[in-house]
Amino acid sequence: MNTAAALRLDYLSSDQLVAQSPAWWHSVLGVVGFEKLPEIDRDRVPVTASMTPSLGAAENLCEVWRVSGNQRIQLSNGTMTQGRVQYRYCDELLFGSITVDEQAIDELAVEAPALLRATETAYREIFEVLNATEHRHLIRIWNYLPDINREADGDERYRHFNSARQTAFRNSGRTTIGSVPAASALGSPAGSPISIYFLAARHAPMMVENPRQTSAYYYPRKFGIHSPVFSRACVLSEAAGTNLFVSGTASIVGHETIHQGDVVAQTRETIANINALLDEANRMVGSARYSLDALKLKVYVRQPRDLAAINTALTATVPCSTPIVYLQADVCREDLLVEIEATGESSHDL
Ligand code: 3EB
Repeated sequence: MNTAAALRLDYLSSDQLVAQSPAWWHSVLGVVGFEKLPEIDRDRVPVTASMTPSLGAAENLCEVWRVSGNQRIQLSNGTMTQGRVQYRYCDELLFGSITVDEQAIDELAVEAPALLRATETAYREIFEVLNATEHRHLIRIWNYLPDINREADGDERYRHFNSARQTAFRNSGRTTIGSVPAASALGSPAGSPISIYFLAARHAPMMVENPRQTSAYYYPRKFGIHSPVFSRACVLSEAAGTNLFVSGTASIVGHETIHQGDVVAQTRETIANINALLDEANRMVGSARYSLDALKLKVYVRQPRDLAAINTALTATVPCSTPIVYLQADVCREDLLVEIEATGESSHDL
Protein backbone atom coordinates (compact mmCIF):
# COMPACT_ATOMS: atom_id res chain seq x y z
CA MET A 1 0.00 0.00 0.00
CA ASN A 2 1.24 3.46 -0.88
CA THR A 3 0.78 5.75 2.10
CA ALA A 4 2.77 8.66 0.71
CA ALA A 5 1.69 11.81 2.51
CA ALA A 6 2.04 15.42 1.49
CA LEU A 7 1.54 18.26 3.92
CA ARG A 8 -0.72 21.07 2.73
CA LEU A 9 -1.41 24.54 4.06
CA ASP A 10 -4.60 26.42 3.26
CA TYR A 11 -5.98 29.72 4.52
CA LEU A 12 -9.75 29.22 4.65
CA SER A 13 -12.64 31.29 5.95
CA SER A 14 -14.91 29.83 8.61
CA ASP A 15 -17.63 29.57 5.93
CA GLN A 16 -15.33 27.49 3.75
CA LEU A 17 -14.44 25.33 6.76
CA VAL A 18 -18.02 24.43 7.65
CA ALA A 19 -18.68 23.47 4.03
CA GLN A 20 -16.01 20.73 4.01
CA SER A 21 -16.86 17.03 3.84
CA PRO A 22 -16.20 14.43 6.57
CA ALA A 23 -13.52 12.91 4.30
CA TRP A 24 -11.75 16.26 4.13
CA TRP A 25 -11.89 16.66 7.92
CA HIS A 26 -10.38 13.21 8.18
CA SER A 27 -7.22 14.64 6.57
CA VAL A 28 -6.88 17.71 8.83
CA LEU A 29 -4.01 17.75 11.33
CA GLY A 30 -4.87 21.06 12.97
CA VAL A 31 -6.58 24.43 12.62
CA VAL A 32 -5.22 27.79 13.76
CA GLY A 33 -7.35 30.90 14.18
CA PHE A 34 -5.71 34.30 14.25
CA GLU A 35 -7.46 36.73 16.52
CA LYS A 36 -9.68 34.25 18.30
CA LEU A 37 -10.37 30.55 18.61
CA PRO A 38 -12.30 29.29 15.59
CA GLU A 39 -15.63 27.68 16.46
CA ILE A 40 -14.82 24.15 15.44
CA ASP A 41 -15.37 20.82 17.17
CA ARG A 42 -12.17 20.48 19.18
CA ASP A 43 -12.58 16.77 19.68
CA ARG A 44 -12.16 16.19 15.96
CA VAL A 45 -8.94 18.18 15.37
CA PRO A 46 -6.68 20.35 17.54
CA VAL A 47 -7.83 23.96 17.34
CA THR A 48 -5.79 26.91 18.56
CA ALA A 49 -5.29 30.64 17.94
CA SER A 50 -2.30 32.96 17.85
CA MET A 51 -4.44 35.77 19.35
CA THR A 52 -2.82 38.27 16.96
CA PRO A 53 -5.44 40.72 15.58
CA SER A 54 -6.17 40.38 11.86
CA LEU A 55 -5.56 43.30 9.54
CA GLY A 56 -7.41 43.61 6.27
CA ALA A 57 -9.22 40.62 4.87
CA ALA A 58 -7.80 38.01 7.26
CA GLU A 59 -10.67 38.61 9.66
CA ASN A 60 -12.27 35.21 9.70
CA LEU A 61 -9.48 33.22 8.08
CA CYS A 62 -8.03 30.06 9.57
CA GLU A 63 -4.72 28.38 8.89
CA VAL A 64 -5.40 24.72 8.10
CA TRP A 65 -2.70 22.05 8.06
CA ARG A 66 -3.66 18.75 6.47
CA VAL A 67 -2.18 15.73 4.77
CA SER A 68 -3.10 14.49 1.39
CA GLY A 69 -1.90 11.64 -0.77
CA ASN A 70 -3.06 9.30 -3.46
CA GLN A 71 -4.48 7.00 -0.79
CA ARG A 72 -6.49 7.76 2.28
CA ILE A 73 -3.90 8.41 4.96
CA GLN A 74 -4.50 7.08 8.42
CA LEU A 75 -4.63 9.78 11.09
CA SER A 76 -5.00 9.40 14.83
CA ASN A 77 -8.63 9.22 15.82
CA GLY A 78 -9.58 12.82 16.55
CA THR A 79 -7.71 15.12 18.94
CA MET A 80 -5.25 13.50 21.32
CA THR A 81 -4.32 15.11 24.64
CA GLN A 82 -1.22 14.72 26.78
CA GLY A 83 -0.69 17.22 29.57
CA ARG A 84 -1.64 20.58 28.07
CA VAL A 85 -0.75 19.52 24.51
CA GLN A 86 -3.46 18.81 21.95
CA TYR A 87 -2.25 16.97 18.88
CA ARG A 88 -3.11 14.88 15.87
CA TYR A 89 -0.79 12.84 13.69
CA CYS A 90 -0.31 10.46 10.83
CA ASP A 91 2.62 8.11 10.41
CA GLU A 92 5.03 10.79 9.22
CA LEU A 93 3.73 14.09 10.60
CA LEU A 94 2.29 15.57 13.77
CA PHE A 95 0.55 18.88 14.49
CA GLY A 96 0.24 20.05 18.08
CA SER A 97 -0.67 23.08 20.11
CA ILE A 98 -0.38 24.22 23.69
CA THR A 99 -1.56 27.26 25.56
CA VAL A 100 -0.28 28.18 28.98
CA ASP A 101 -1.78 30.78 31.24
CA GLU A 102 1.05 32.61 33.01
CA GLN A 103 -1.21 33.68 35.86
CA ALA A 104 -2.10 30.05 36.60
CA ILE A 105 1.60 29.13 36.61
CA ASP A 106 2.21 32.04 38.98
CA GLU A 107 -0.07 30.48 41.58
CA LEU A 108 2.48 27.70 41.98
CA ALA A 109 4.54 30.38 43.78
CA VAL A 110 8.00 29.30 42.68
CA GLU A 111 10.87 31.79 42.53
CA ALA A 112 11.52 32.17 38.79
CA PRO A 113 9.52 34.62 36.64
CA ALA A 114 6.21 33.16 35.46
CA LEU A 115 7.12 33.50 31.78
CA LEU A 116 10.29 31.43 32.30
CA ARG A 117 8.37 28.66 34.01
CA ALA A 118 5.49 28.78 31.57
CA THR A 119 7.85 28.52 28.57
CA GLU A 120 9.85 25.69 30.11
CA THR A 121 6.64 23.85 30.95
CA ALA A 122 5.28 24.29 27.44
CA TYR A 123 8.43 23.01 25.74
CA ARG A 124 8.84 20.13 28.21
CA GLU A 125 5.30 18.99 27.50
CA ILE A 126 5.82 19.35 23.73
CA PHE A 127 8.98 17.23 23.84
CA GLU A 128 7.20 14.61 25.96
CA VAL A 129 4.59 14.22 23.23
CA LEU A 130 7.22 14.02 20.47
CA ASN A 131 9.14 11.36 22.40
CA ALA A 132 5.96 9.37 23.05
CA THR A 133 4.70 9.36 19.44
CA GLU A 134 8.23 9.14 17.94
CA HIS A 135 7.76 12.22 15.79
CA ARG A 136 11.02 13.33 17.32
CA HIS A 137 11.93 16.08 14.86
CA LEU A 138 10.43 19.44 15.59
CA ILE A 139 10.39 21.08 12.16
CA ARG A 140 8.38 24.27 12.57
CA ILE A 141 7.13 26.09 15.68
CA TRP A 142 5.13 29.28 16.19
CA ASN A 143 5.42 31.12 19.53
CA TYR A 144 3.02 33.90 20.60
CA LEU A 145 3.77 35.65 23.87
CA PRO A 146 1.72 38.43 25.43
CA ASP A 147 3.66 41.68 25.84
CA ILE A 148 6.81 40.37 24.15
CA ASN A 149 8.82 43.61 24.41
CA ARG A 150 7.85 44.54 27.98
CA GLU A 151 10.53 44.64 30.67
CA ALA A 152 9.83 42.28 33.55
CA ASP A 153 12.02 40.79 36.24
CA GLY A 154 15.08 42.69 35.00
CA ASP A 155 14.92 41.78 31.32
CA GLU A 156 12.78 41.95 28.20
CA ARG A 157 10.15 39.22 28.18
CA TYR A 158 11.38 37.91 24.79
CA ARG A 159 14.79 37.33 26.39
CA HIS A 160 13.26 35.42 29.29
CA PHE A 161 11.49 33.33 26.69
CA ASN A 162 14.82 32.68 24.93
CA SER A 163 16.45 31.54 28.17
CA ALA A 164 13.64 29.15 28.98
CA ARG A 165 13.43 27.79 25.43
CA GLN A 166 17.14 27.06 25.40
CA THR A 167 16.98 25.39 28.82
CA ALA A 168 14.06 23.24 27.71
CA PHE A 169 15.92 22.04 24.60
CA ARG A 170 18.96 21.18 26.75
CA ASN A 171 16.90 19.43 29.43
CA SER A 172 15.33 17.18 26.83
CA GLY A 173 18.76 16.25 25.45
CA ARG A 174 18.28 18.24 22.27
CA THR A 175 20.83 20.34 20.42
CA THR A 176 20.48 24.14 20.56
CA ILE A 177 22.43 24.82 17.36
CA GLY A 178 22.23 23.48 13.82
CA SER A 179 19.41 20.97 13.79
CA VAL A 180 16.80 23.21 15.43
CA PRO A 181 13.32 24.02 14.09
CA ALA A 182 12.24 26.87 11.89
CA ALA A 183 10.27 29.28 14.08
CA SER A 184 8.40 32.49 14.59
CA ALA A 185 8.13 34.40 17.88
CA LEU A 186 5.69 37.30 18.06
CA GLY A 187 3.90 39.40 20.59
CA SER A 188 0.19 39.00 21.33
CA PRO A 189 -1.99 41.46 23.26
CA ALA A 190 -1.51 41.74 27.03
CA GLY A 191 -3.70 39.23 28.85
CA SER A 192 -3.53 36.58 26.10
CA PRO A 193 -2.28 33.15 27.08
CA ILE A 194 1.08 31.99 25.76
CA SER A 195 0.12 30.15 22.58
CA ILE A 196 2.49 27.77 20.83
CA TYR A 197 1.79 25.44 17.94
CA PHE A 198 4.10 23.20 15.96
CA LEU A 199 4.70 20.59 13.31
CA ALA A 200 6.93 17.58 13.93
CA ALA A 201 8.07 14.72 11.74
CA ARG A 202 9.32 11.17 12.10
CA HIS A 203 12.26 11.93 9.79
CA ALA A 204 14.75 14.76 10.04
CA PRO A 205 14.28 17.84 7.85
CA MET A 206 17.12 19.69 6.13
CA MET A 207 17.97 22.95 7.85
CA VAL A 208 18.73 26.04 5.82
CA GLU A 209 20.63 29.10 7.07
CA ASN A 210 20.70 32.50 5.40
CA PRO A 211 24.10 33.52 3.96
CA ARG A 212 23.15 37.18 4.59
CA GLN A 213 22.44 36.64 8.29
CA THR A 214 24.21 35.41 11.36
CA SER A 215 22.51 32.21 12.52
CA ALA A 216 20.16 33.21 15.33
CA TYR A 217 21.73 30.62 17.65
CA TYR A 218 25.06 32.48 17.17
CA TYR A 219 23.69 35.96 17.86
CA PRO A 220 26.11 37.93 20.06
CA ARG A 221 25.29 38.32 23.75
CA LYS A 222 24.05 41.88 23.41
CA PHE A 223 20.80 40.36 22.10
CA GLY A 224 20.44 38.27 25.24
CA ILE A 225 22.53 35.86 27.27
CA HIS A 226 20.69 32.93 25.75
CA SER A 227 20.46 32.94 21.99
CA PRO A 228 17.21 32.16 20.22
CA VAL A 229 16.97 28.50 19.19
CA PHE A 230 15.75 28.41 15.60
CA SER A 231 16.88 27.81 12.02
CA ARG A 232 16.19 30.32 9.24
CA ALA A 233 14.29 27.71 7.23
CA CYS A 234 13.91 23.99 6.76
CA VAL A 235 12.94 21.64 3.98
CA LEU A 236 10.88 18.58 4.80
CA SER A 237 10.92 15.85 2.18
CA GLU A 238 8.20 13.26 2.29
CA ALA A 239 7.38 10.59 -0.26
CA ALA A 240 4.67 12.66 -1.93
CA GLY A 241 6.28 16.08 -1.90
CA THR A 242 8.39 18.59 -0.05
CA ASN A 243 7.61 21.57 2.13
CA LEU A 244 9.72 24.62 2.76
CA PHE A 245 9.20 26.43 6.04
CA VAL A 246 10.66 29.93 6.19
CA SER A 247 11.01 31.25 9.74
CA GLY A 248 9.88 34.70 10.72
CA THR A 249 12.22 36.92 8.67
CA ALA A 250 12.96 40.57 9.25
CA SER A 251 15.23 43.44 8.26
CA ILE A 252 18.34 41.98 9.84
CA VAL A 253 21.66 41.72 8.00
CA GLY A 254 24.42 39.93 9.84
CA HIS A 255 22.97 40.30 13.31
CA GLU A 256 21.99 43.98 13.15
CA THR A 257 18.62 45.53 12.44
CA ILE A 258 18.88 47.82 9.43
CA HIS A 259 16.56 50.57 8.14
CA GLN A 260 15.35 51.57 11.58
CA GLY A 261 12.17 53.62 11.33
CA ASP A 262 11.73 52.97 7.57
CA VAL A 263 9.01 50.37 7.12
CA VAL A 264 9.24 50.25 3.31
CA ALA A 265 13.00 49.66 3.35
CA GLN A 266 12.52 47.03 6.10
CA THR A 267 9.94 45.24 3.95
CA ARG A 268 12.29 45.24 0.93
CA GLU A 269 15.21 44.00 3.03
CA THR A 270 13.01 41.23 4.45
CA ILE A 271 12.12 40.12 0.91
CA ALA A 272 15.82 40.18 -0.01
CA ASN A 273 16.44 37.92 2.99
CA ILE A 274 13.70 35.51 1.95
CA ASN A 275 15.08 35.44 -1.61
CA ALA A 276 18.55 34.66 -0.27
CA LEU A 277 17.07 31.79 1.76
CA LEU A 278 15.25 30.46 -1.31
CA ASP A 279 18.51 30.54 -3.31
CA GLU A 280 20.25 28.69 -0.50
CA ALA A 281 17.47 26.09 -0.26
CA ASN A 282 17.55 25.59 -4.04
CA ARG A 283 21.33 25.23 -3.97
CA MET A 284 21.01 22.56 -1.25
CA VAL A 285 18.29 20.55 -3.04
CA GLY A 286 20.07 21.03 -6.39
CA SER A 287 17.15 22.49 -8.34
CA ALA A 288 15.17 25.70 -8.75
CA ARG A 289 12.33 24.19 -6.76
CA TYR A 290 11.39 27.19 -4.64
CA SER A 291 10.58 30.73 -5.67
CA LEU A 292 8.95 33.73 -4.09
CA ASP A 293 5.91 33.50 -6.35
CA ALA A 294 4.96 30.04 -5.06
CA LEU A 295 4.96 30.85 -1.33
CA LYS A 296 2.16 31.56 1.10
CA LEU A 297 3.00 34.53 3.30
CA LYS A 298 2.06 35.64 6.78
CA VAL A 299 3.04 39.22 7.50
CA TYR A 300 3.27 40.58 11.04
CA VAL A 301 2.82 44.35 11.22
CA ARG A 302 3.81 46.21 14.39
CA GLN A 303 1.84 49.39 13.65
CA PRO A 304 -1.48 48.97 11.82
CA ARG A 305 -0.92 52.36 10.12
CA ASP A 306 2.01 50.80 8.19
CA LEU A 307 -0.22 48.19 6.53
CA ALA A 308 -0.73 50.06 3.24
CA ALA A 309 2.98 50.87 2.80
CA ILE A 310 3.97 47.26 3.51
CA ASN A 311 1.32 45.94 1.15
CA THR A 312 2.47 48.26 -1.65
CA ALA A 313 6.11 47.22 -1.20
CA LEU A 314 5.17 43.53 -1.11
CA THR A 315 2.79 43.45 -4.06
CA ALA A 316 5.47 45.14 -6.17
CA THR A 317 7.54 41.95 -5.71
CA VAL A 318 5.15 39.02 -5.38
CA PRO A 319 2.41 38.08 -7.88
CA CYS A 320 -1.17 39.03 -7.02
CA SER A 321 -2.04 35.32 -6.73
CA THR A 322 0.19 34.99 -3.63
CA PRO A 323 -1.88 34.40 -0.50
CA ILE A 324 -0.88 37.02 2.07
CA VAL A 325 -2.28 37.14 5.60
CA TYR A 326 -1.67 40.34 7.57
CA LEU A 327 -1.68 40.26 11.36
CA GLN A 328 -0.89 42.86 13.98
CA ALA A 329 1.89 41.69 16.25
CA ASP A 330 4.82 43.12 18.11
CA VAL A 331 8.07 41.86 16.64
CA CYS A 332 10.74 40.58 18.98
CA ARG A 333 13.14 43.49 18.52
CA GLU A 334 11.68 46.87 19.32
CA ASP A 335 13.18 48.42 16.15
CA LEU A 336 11.61 45.88 13.78
CA LEU A 337 8.38 47.10 12.18
CA VAL A 338 7.57 44.07 10.05
CA GLU A 339 8.30 40.35 9.97
CA ILE A 340 7.35 37.87 7.25
CA GLU A 341 7.10 34.07 7.42
CA ALA A 342 6.43 31.81 4.49
CA THR A 343 5.56 28.27 3.51
CA GLY A 344 6.15 26.60 0.16
CA GLU A 345 5.20 23.21 -1.15
CA SER A 346 5.98 21.16 -4.21
CA SER A 347 4.56 17.78 -5.07
CA HIS A 348 6.43 14.93 -6.67
CA ASP A 349 4.81 12.95 -9.45
CA LEU A 350 3.87 9.68 -7.83
C1 3EB B 1 15.23 37.53 13.93
O1 3EB B 1 15.59 37.24 12.78
C2 3EB B 1 13.85 38.07 14.08
O2 3EB B 1 12.85 33.62 18.53
O3 3EB B 1 11.87 31.99 17.46
C3 3EB B 1 12.34 35.48 13.93
C4 3EB B 1 11.95 34.14 13.91
C5 3EB B 1 12.72 36.05 15.13
C6 3EB B 1 11.94 33.38 15.08
C7 3EB B 1 12.35 33.15 17.50
C8 3EB B 1 12.71 35.28 16.29
C9 3EB B 1 12.32 33.96 16.28
O4 3EB B 1 15.96 37.40 14.91
C10 3EB B 1 13.12 37.50 15.20
